[in-house]
Amino acid sequence: MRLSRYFLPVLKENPAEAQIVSHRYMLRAGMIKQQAAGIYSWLPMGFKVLKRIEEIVHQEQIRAGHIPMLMPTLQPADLWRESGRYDDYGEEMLRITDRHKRDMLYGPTNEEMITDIFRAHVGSYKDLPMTLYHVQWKFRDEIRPRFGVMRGREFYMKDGYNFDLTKEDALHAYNRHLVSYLRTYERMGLQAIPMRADSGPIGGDDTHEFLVLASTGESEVFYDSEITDLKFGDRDIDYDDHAACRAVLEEFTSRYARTDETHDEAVFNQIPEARRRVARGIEVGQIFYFGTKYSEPMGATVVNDKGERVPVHMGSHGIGVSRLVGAIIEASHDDKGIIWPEGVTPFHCGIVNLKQGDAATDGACAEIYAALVKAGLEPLYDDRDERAGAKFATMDLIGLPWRITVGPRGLAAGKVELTSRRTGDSEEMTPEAAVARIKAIYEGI
Ligand code: 5CA
Repeated sequence: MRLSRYFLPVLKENPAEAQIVSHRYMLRAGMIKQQAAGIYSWLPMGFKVLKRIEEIVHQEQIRAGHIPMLMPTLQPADLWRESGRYDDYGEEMLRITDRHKRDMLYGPTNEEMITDIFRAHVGSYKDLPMTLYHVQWKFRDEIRPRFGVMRGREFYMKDGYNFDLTKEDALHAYNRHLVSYLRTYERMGLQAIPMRADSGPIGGDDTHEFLVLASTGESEVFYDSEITDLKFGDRDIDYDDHAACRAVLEEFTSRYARTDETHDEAVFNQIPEARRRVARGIEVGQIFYFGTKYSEPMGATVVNDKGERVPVHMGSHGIGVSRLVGAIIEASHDDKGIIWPEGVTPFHCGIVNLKQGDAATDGACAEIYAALVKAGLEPLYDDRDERAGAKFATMDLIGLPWRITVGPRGLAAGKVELTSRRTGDSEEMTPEAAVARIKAIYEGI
C-alpha cells in the first residue's frame, strides 16, 4: 500500500473525549470513528488489525478442532423465552420489534441459538464431542460505554460452544479452550492470565476470565506474582489428550489469581507477602462450563450407548476480538504512539522515502516494496511529499514494528536504514539485507 493512496485520517491533536491511551491512539491513528455512544466504524487501518486478530483466533480454534460457522446478529425472542433469559437479561438487551410485531433482539451472546441448532440436527452420542464457534458482532446496551472499543455497545466477539455427553468430557472441552486461549493471546504478543471469576448471566460455577494486566483495566485483580513467570511458549499439545490439557490448566491455575468478584482475602493472605499483587486488568476472554443449564429446558438431548435420551453438557467460551485491539495498545505503546507486536501489525514494515521525486530514492523504494510483496508481506510505503520529520511521526504513531528508511546520502553508499519501533535502534545495511531481515523476522509468525 502506498500512503498517498490510502485512507489514513491521522489526527494531530489529542481528542478530548479519550481518557485512556488506546482510545487516544486509535482515534489519532485513524483506526476508528465513533458513530454513536459505544458504536464505531472501523476505518481501514483499524479494520486491518481487527482482521489480523480474528485470523489468529480462527487459526487457533481450528487447531483445537473447533468448527467455524456463522449465526445472525438478530435473534427471535422466543428462543430466549425457552431458556428463561429473555426477562432475566434486563436493559442490556437491545429489543427490536419487526413489522409483523414479532419480538426480536440484537444478540448479546448465542447460547440459545446454538442450542436450537444442535437440537434440530444432532441426536446421537456418536456425533459428540462437538464444538461450534463463530466470530460475530454482539450488542449489549452497556450503561456506560467507555474507553473506545474496550467497552463498546456493539463489539466483535468469538463465541464457541461445546456439546459433550458427560461432565468429564465437557470439562476436557473447558481445558482445551484454556490451552488454545493461552496460545492465541501469546501469538498476539500478550500475557493473558486465567483468573477465577464470576459467571454472571451466562451461568455455571466453573469459569475463568483471561486478564491482561494494565493500569487502565476495568477489573481489580489479586494474584500471586509467580503466575507472571508462566509462559505457554511453543509447546505442542495434543488437544485430544485429556491428561495433557488438564496438566496445562493445573499449571496455569494452581497459583492464586482472582478477580474482585471471587477474591478471598483469607486465602490470598496465605501467599508470602512479597508475592501478593493487587493490580488492574483488561478482560480479553472468558470460558464457562454450565452443564445442562440450556440443554435441559431447551430439549437438546442425545441418545447414549444404553439407548437413553440425556441432555448434553455444555460450556461457552468467548474472546473479545474488538476489545483486544485496545488491550494490545494498552500493553504495547510509548509516548510517540502504538508499537504493534509482529503477530497483529496492520502492515509488516514501513518504507520511508526521505526525498520523494529523487529518481534514485524513488527507484530504491519501489524495489524494496516489490521485494517485500514478492515475499508475501505487506509494506506501507510513505510516498507522500512530506518532510522527513512528519513521515517519522506518522510511522511512530501508527506503530509498524519495522521501518526501512531510504535517503540519497545512504543510497550513495549503497545503504538504507532498518529501524525497530520497539527499541528505536537503527542499523545501516544494503536494501537486499534489509528485505532479508524483514523476511526472517516474519518467518513462522
Ligand atoms: N457467551 C459467553 C462466552 S462466548 C460470553 O458472552 N462471555 S462474555 O460475556 O465474557 O464475553 C466474552 C468476551 O467479550 C469478554 O471476555 C470480553 O473480552 C468481551 N466483551 C464483553 N463485553 C464487551 C463490551 N461491552 N465491549 C467489548 N468487549 C466486550
